[in-house]
Amino acid sequence: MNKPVIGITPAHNTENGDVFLRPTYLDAIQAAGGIPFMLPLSPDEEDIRQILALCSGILFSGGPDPHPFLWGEETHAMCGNMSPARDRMELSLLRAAIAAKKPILGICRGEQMINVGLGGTLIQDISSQTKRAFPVAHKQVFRYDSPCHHVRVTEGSLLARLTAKKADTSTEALQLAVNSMHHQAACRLAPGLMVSATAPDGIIEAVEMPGYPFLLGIQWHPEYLWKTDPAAAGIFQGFVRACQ
Ligand SMILES: [Mn+2]
Repeated sequence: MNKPVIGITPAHNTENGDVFLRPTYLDAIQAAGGIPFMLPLSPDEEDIRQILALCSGILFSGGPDPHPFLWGEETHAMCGNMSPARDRMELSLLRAAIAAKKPILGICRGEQMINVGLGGTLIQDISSQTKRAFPVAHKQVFRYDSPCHHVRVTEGSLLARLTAKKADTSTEALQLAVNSMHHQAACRLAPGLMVSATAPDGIIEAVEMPGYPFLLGIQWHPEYLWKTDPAAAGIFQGFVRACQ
């Protein structure tokens, strides 16, 4: 059987124009049984149609902050760098991929772009825009292959099915230890999406689209965890399986 080909949206260095991809994404897709490749930064609409015909699924990768104008907000003083080219490309690709019913996985910025692209909003800076009794570190300062906080996974969700350690879903099985390197998060959820995981401070950590073949966005980075964490590996395996 042919392996599914997975297109991954590229990182973009807005200082020097470099278009690149961290090998962690490529390795994780490959280990899960797919063939990963990096998509171009600025395809036109017709190119996107052809790219989608070649891809069994699309992975929206991590990166800089989406432009707040996309959901009608002013730029907050703590909003970070952005890439208008990536915003444009990923929004077009998301629309086309959903129209074509392709499996979609979003990681970090990818999760946020799914929410924004479908009509949701973001918290531009968690630390300055939320009041939390215990400020969980969403920007961990230690290595990304160590988890940093827990998330509670919504029972009966796609994410729960992918990450459950055992067949019987005890409360324990619905708690995951994840890494965290974001300062933004989904705020108002887009129509059609549901929350599939939250952090102990209430921050949305994963979203999915019930009824869609496979659309999952996660705020953490399983591409740094899959070698040692079966739940992280399960996310990539489930995505690649959905792309078969
Ligand atoms: Mn987090």
